[in-house]
Amino acid sequence: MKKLFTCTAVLGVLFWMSLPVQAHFQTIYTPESALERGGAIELKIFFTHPFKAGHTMDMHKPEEFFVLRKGRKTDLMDSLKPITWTSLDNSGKAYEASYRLRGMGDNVFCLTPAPYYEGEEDSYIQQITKVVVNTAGFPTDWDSEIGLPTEIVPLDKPYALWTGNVFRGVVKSDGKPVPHAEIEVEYLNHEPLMDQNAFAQEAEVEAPQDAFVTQTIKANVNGEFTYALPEEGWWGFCALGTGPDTEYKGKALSQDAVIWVQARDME
Ligand SMILES: [Cu+2]
Repeated sequence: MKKLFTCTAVLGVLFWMSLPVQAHFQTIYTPESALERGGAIELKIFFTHPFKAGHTMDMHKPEEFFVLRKGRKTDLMDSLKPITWTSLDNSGKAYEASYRLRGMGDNVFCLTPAPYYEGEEDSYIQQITKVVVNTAGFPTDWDSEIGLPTEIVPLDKPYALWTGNVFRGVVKSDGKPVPHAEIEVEYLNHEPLMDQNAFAQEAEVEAPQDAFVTQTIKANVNGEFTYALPEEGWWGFCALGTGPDTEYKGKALSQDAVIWVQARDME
């Protein structure tokens, strides 16, 4: 009896401990953010736990998906196609899109997903997400403030980072910096397999302890943060609950701002 109780208690603690160690990340993935020239690219859009390639949550039809190029917005909602994304644990509803990059410059892809209902917390999460793809090294829009309800405005080109460089950003809500914003940082640790709509089984790196799976950092009083990228690949930054909307369908809403950046090794 006592043994059973202990076992249950241990399981309970393990379950409780397992909750905060991985963070949700809305992801817009494409293999290469710095291209030599234009042409068609493929984007995979899924809502997951990137470090562990863990539980992938069902996405519903996004509220908005567009690209900003040379200051002009192009609506891409019609290009979204439903897919199923497979994590190491499960499969979830996701989307893909293909887009033809034209000329030289920056393309800032922006997604406002539908709020996701998190049953465990009886609340909603909406992660407004950006990723920048550049062609030919010609800078145009990477540092633009898009005017999203909440966003991370980059201070460094998100596609021109060596491994070891710092990435800096400003967390904004309704155009104003968010002092001391809390930001989760996670590494896309399992390669997304474009033709299989699934994560690769093998991880790139191992975390010594849970605080390394999702790193939590803080912005300064001006809403600015700095992070040195220790490994080649894609890194997600998520400012938590920084958006102006705090309620959806009568329940609490966390409106978060996400940006993905790509680091490259010097070779
Ligand atoms: Cu989650």
